[in-house]
Amino acid sequence: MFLFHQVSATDGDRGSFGTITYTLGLSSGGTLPFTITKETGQLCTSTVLDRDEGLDKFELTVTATDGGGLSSVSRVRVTVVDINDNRPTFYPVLYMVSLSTHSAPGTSVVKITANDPDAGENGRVTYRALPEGGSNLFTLNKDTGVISLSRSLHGKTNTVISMVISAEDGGGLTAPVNARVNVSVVAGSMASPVFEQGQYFFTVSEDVLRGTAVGVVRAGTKSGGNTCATIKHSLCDVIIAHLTLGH
Ligand SMILES: [Ca+2]
Ligand SMILES: [Ca+2]
Repeated sequence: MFLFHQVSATDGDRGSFGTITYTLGLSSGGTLPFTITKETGQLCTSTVLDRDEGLDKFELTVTATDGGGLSSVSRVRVTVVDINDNRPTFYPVLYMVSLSTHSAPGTSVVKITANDPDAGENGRVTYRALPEGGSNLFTLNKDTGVISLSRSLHGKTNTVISMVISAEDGGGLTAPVNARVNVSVVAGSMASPVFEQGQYFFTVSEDVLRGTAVGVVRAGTKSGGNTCATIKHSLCDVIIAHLTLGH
C-alpha cells in the first residue's frame, strides 16, 4: 500500500452535517487498484502497479458526502510512471540466411529484433555487432536492426559467416542472450528462392486459437539457365498464428 495523494473537502456545518466521508469510484469502469480512507481522503494503491502490463492512466472520481447526504465530486487523474524493469529480449535468438556470392553490397540481409515493453527511452533498443565473426562484411543499423551487406562475398562460396549482435535499452539494460546470425554463402549461379506472390493477404477472426493455420505461402527457385524455367516448389510453409491477436 502506497499513499500517493490526499483529497480534502470542507463543510461549514456542525456535527454530523459537517462530517465528511470520502468514497472512490472509477469514471471509466473496471477494476480499481486504489483505495481511499473514508475519514481522511488518503488515496493508496491496493496492489502492485505495472505500467507495462496494465493501464498507465486512471481517472478516479472521489465523492465527499456529509452526514446529511449532501455531496460533492472531484476527479483525480493518476499516471503510472514507467521504470526500466525489462531487459531487451531477442526472439528468435538465431537467424539463418542464405546469400548468393553475386549479392551486391547494400543488399538487405535480415532484420533482427529485440523486444522491450518499457516506455520511451527505457524501451528504445540499440543494436551492436560484436567484433567477431564476419561483422566486417556487414553493416548493422543500430536503431532498426537491419543488417545489410557491405562488401562483395566473392570467393566465399560454401562458407557460413556468423555474427553476434547485442541489444541495449536507453536505460543501460542489455539483452540476456545475444542474437546470432548465420549467413550461408551459396554459389552465384544458384538463384535465391522467390515467393510466388509479392504480397499475401489472409483473414483471421480475432478469437482464433494459437496454432491455427492462417494461410500458405510458397516460394521456389528457378531451375536456372532457361528463361522459360518453371518455378519449383522447393519451399512450402504454413503460417501459424502464434501471437494472441487483438493486443
Ligand atoms: Ca527496458
Ligand atoms: Ca517498465
